[in-house]
Amino acid sequence: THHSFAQAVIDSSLLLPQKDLQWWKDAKFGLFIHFGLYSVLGEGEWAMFNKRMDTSEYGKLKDSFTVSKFSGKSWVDVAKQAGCRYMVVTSRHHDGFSLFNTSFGNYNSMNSPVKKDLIKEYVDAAHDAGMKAGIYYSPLDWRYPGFFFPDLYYSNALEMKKQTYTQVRELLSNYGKIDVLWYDGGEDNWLGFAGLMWDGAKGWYSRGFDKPYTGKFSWEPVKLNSMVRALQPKIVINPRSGWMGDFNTQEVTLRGRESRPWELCTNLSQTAWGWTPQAADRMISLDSCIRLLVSVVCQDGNLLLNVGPKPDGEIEPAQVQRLKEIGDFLSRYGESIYGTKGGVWDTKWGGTTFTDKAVYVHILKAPPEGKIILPSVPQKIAAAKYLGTNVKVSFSQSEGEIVLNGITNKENKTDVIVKLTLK
Ligand code: FUL
Repeated sequence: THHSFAQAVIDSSLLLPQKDLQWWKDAKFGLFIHFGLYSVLGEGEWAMFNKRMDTSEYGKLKDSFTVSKFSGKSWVDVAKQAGCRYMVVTSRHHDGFSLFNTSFGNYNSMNSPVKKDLIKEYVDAAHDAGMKAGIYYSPLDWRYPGFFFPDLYYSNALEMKKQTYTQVRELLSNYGKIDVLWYDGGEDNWLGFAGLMWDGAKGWYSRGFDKPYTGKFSWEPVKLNSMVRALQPKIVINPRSGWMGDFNTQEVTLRGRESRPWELCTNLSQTAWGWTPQAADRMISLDSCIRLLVSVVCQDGNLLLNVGPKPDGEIEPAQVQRLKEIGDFLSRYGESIYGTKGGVWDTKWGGTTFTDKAVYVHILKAPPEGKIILPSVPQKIAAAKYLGTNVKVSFSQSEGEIVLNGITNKENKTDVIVKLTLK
């Protein structure tokens, strides 16, 4: 059953979480890119499903997949300018169309007008730039009738699984070092996914909500990920293959601190993960971006921020601009973000990050009475100054606590940072 299977996975001694996760924890900020046939349609990456398009209808988009402005290097440049320290790019979403040269079928970018292995160009560019290269891969594929219904369509499910093993092997063998594998849709609970089901005979129909899957089909995620680790011993794996992976994912809604390493993925534009014509107009503000990053990092997480490039492969200029602005913040105040640990988090005013040498107090809102009380640290505080201006902050340190006084954030700046230098 669902439960005993999860248990077996955790007990397995064959496959352990990545020990060498420090670079990922230090990186804090990644760029997520959703790109595929759906980008051509401009209705989000779930268009095939949402519009109940069958493969032959949806697959026609392949003929318009010219991607005339694609450049892996420019995607990597945007990530660099944003201050991102890793990237994750969709190699194949649930629609089943691969952006790479695969031996499994011919539904891929090599057989479309662009005639390119987009993943190769992206990964090569990332390697050249010293950017950590991550790949998103969806084991789930809407082209297989019964994709949410593997027991009735068992042979389809096995075919879909064979595709997953073949393509994951290709992705981790043919492109050099891959730093992150970001699965999506391989969780057991997806198989019992709710609501709408597609059935070859009945078509689309509704089957009720969130029934846990208890059938016989399994991706065998321990087997799958043991292969992954054998191919790429250093790779960092997300939990959406049915195996817990190396970190937890939070999606769109920030749930906050967890007992395991974790990452929040969300969108720069409040539309869809894949491109829509509204994406440029519906971006979240620079303030929101910075506050989100800071609140994630103070709670010891990573932020994976998504953009969906236009059909021609170019990232919306307005989004590039916003990402650069985040990059400007990080080039000035990055010491308070990268390579730190999360400290306290208090929704009344903000939170802290710290290293061996300093505590960084991120003031997102003026604290009540201008006062911030923090738990003390073993070292003595040598100085307390605003990061950037170096203006001194009045503070006191006792055994139990550190008190900062006269904190106003009057101008309601996005993030006022006080650096407490430790002796
Ligand atoms: C979800 C997917 O269904 C969305 O399309 C998107 O890829 C997001 C990151 O994960 O589960």
